[in-house]
Amino acid sequence: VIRACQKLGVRTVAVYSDADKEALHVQMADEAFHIGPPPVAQSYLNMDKITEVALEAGAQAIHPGYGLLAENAAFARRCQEKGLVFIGPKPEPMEAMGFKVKARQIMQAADVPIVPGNVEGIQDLEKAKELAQGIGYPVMVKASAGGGGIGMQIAHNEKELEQAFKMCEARAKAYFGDPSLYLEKYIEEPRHIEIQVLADNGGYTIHLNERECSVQRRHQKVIEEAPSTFVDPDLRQKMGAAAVRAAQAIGYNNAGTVEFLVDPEKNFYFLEMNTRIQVEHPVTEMTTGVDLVEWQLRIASGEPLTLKQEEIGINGHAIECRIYAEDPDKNFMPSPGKITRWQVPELEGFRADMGVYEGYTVSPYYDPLLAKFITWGETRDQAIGRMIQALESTVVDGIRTNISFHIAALKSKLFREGRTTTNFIDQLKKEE
Ligand code: MV4
Repeated sequence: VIRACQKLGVRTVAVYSDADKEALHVQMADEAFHIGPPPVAQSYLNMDKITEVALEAGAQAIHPGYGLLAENAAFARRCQEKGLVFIGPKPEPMEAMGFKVKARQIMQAADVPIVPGNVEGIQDLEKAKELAQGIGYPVMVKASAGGGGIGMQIAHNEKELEQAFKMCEARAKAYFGDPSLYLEKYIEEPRHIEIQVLADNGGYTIHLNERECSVQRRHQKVIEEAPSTFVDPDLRQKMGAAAVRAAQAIGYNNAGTVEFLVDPEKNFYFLEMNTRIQVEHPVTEMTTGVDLVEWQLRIASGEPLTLKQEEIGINGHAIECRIYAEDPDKNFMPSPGKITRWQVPELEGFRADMGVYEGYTVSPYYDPLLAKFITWGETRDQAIGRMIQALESTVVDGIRTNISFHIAALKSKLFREGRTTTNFIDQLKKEE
């Protein structure tokens, strides 16, 4: 975000908690303000403090990044009230996508395929049993107010449905303060394929093709790529058009992503919309040549989107590996600590978006993402080859990282053949 601002001549103000005094974003910004102690409730989620600092610094706009307040409609509204531009969508489209059964209803009306199931929140087990009969087992029980895999469970029969219902109900109540649930047909061996969209404040909307993000661990993405080996031009056109309809149906503006599940027969189903820029956006930038964060800033400042759908092509192939401070020998437990050596090569077709440096101490407070390695190649094989070279010539001491996992994954027959379904990590273990 700071680099995109620098490119446009926009001055930047960072905010930081006690845990981030030495963080790279604090060093890179023109100014930095301390906003509180490490727990996010008292710092990065403190809306009053953040807007106060923004006004004090004379900022015109706030970029929320990709976590924390990025999809918080109340924060977007608060910014509006204070005369600050929230760099993201308006509060209304954010709210429309935040409530899953509501989103399913809107998508159905907009002719965007949804996973077969019901579109009303249910709170009654008998009603759920009746609906499951109609959908056909196995079914997925999900929280109406949920998302991202929290409070979600599979049921193969009525007995399992009873347990799943109770479990999901309790979780939904605890996490979202709303116990209502809905059912979906369980899609076997799905892929997670998402479409990037850009929309200006006048509602002009385009898509920038797909990203394949099926390689995940505990609902955390690990490897992403563009284009997907599974998507042919016909499917791309259909999914792209559906994503644009989805965005337009809710009056979306700025950058966003429409997530789909794709089954082995290439049927695709709307899952949810991420109303923010995502961690994996660089693979789209590398294959389309479009700077997405730059467009976020331009759109937020009121500029019309001047890109045309027919100008958006796919140049080559890009892969992103998320480098986490995790210990592969301890079930990928976070591995915080001081980085005593951090050597990342410079290579052709290799981009490293990093949040750390040699001598930096990774705190235990936040998500342990250290860096994103992105490679581009004329072909997928070239992008993979460059990534393996980048990973093998990187040296990190002092903490453990998941680099060895990435190397094994990229060298596997499964990955080489593009067989990257959501079961990839389990299948990789079997192959070894
Ligand atoms: C599903 C599914 C199968 N069938 N829904 C996981 C996160 C959340 N956004 C939705 N998820 C899933 N929903 C139906 N009807 C399988 C998953 C799923 C998954 C999806 C994408 C990427 C990785 C995943 C890992 C496990 C389960």
